[in-house]
Amino acid sequence: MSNIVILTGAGISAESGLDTFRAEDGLWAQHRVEDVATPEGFARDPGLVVNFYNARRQQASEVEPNAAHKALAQLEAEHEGSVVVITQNVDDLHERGGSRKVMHMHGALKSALCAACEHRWPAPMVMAPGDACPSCGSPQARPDIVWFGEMPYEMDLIFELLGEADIFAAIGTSGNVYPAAGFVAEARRAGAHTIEFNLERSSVGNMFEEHRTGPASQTVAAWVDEVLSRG
Ligand code: BV8
Repeated sequence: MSNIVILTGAGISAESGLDTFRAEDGLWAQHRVEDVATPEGFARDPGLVVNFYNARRQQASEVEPNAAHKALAQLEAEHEGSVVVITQNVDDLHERGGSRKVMHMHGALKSALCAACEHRWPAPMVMAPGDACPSCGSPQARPDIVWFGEMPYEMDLIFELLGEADIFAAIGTSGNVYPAAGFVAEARRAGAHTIEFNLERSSVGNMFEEHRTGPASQTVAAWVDEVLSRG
């Protein structure tokens, strides 16, 4: 019975219509990272940052999970061993595609966080700077997103899962952001078979034993059929 650990990035949501980060017309072409995805940027101009995430929260609510999200949900439901999705994405397409074991290591658009007391609650579609925390009342609500320089969530559990992985699959991630880009090295140390699903080799592509090149909606669905037919 094999344990499967899956890391996903923006590329798995691309065919659903959400922008990736590093494509020519991607999010980092439209915005400066330091302005919208760092604590310093938020301190400098909270309105710009809150509106950046308001727009993405709205977009994510208007698109649908694609065949890759659904295939991973089927894998979790039917594979005998454990299947966990660790996603760098902040959209909820994995959950809406049927996955139940999803870890949002970079946070989630649907969650709001109080910078004062660390209370979390379901984010409204539109957040505003200075929104009050429903728990402590302080006007320090922020998007529950992990910005550059902040510690990603659930890292201890993630490293435990990587240490027990028999198969590690990275889907639709360019391998530019750490610590996520280093997970393949951890999985290899644990003896896992490593597979990369992408349109092209990622920055850490040479670390993977196997590559499945093409749109995730096709390559991931085909791979899940293979894994499930192997039993
Ligand atoms: C941390 C927020 C430590 C949410 C994100 C040097 C200087 C400064 C910092 C660093 C440094 N070196 C390392 C660092 C740390 C830094 C980092 O890695 N920087 C990089 C840029 C060098 N990392 C951090 O700061 C992290 N924190 O290290 O904390 C610490 C220690 C102690 C105490 C405190 C802290 C935090 C990183 C999280 C930052 N937040 N986003 C949001 O706005 O969404 S990162 C952002 O980029 C996204 O969250 C995403 O996760 C991430 C990676 O992007 P991808 O998902 O890979 O998307 P991308 O567009 O790049 O690629 C898409 C891929 O899909 C492509 O390969 C494409 O070919 C493929 N694709 C496209 N279509 C398809 C497809 N594949 C298949 N099918 C398709 N159809």
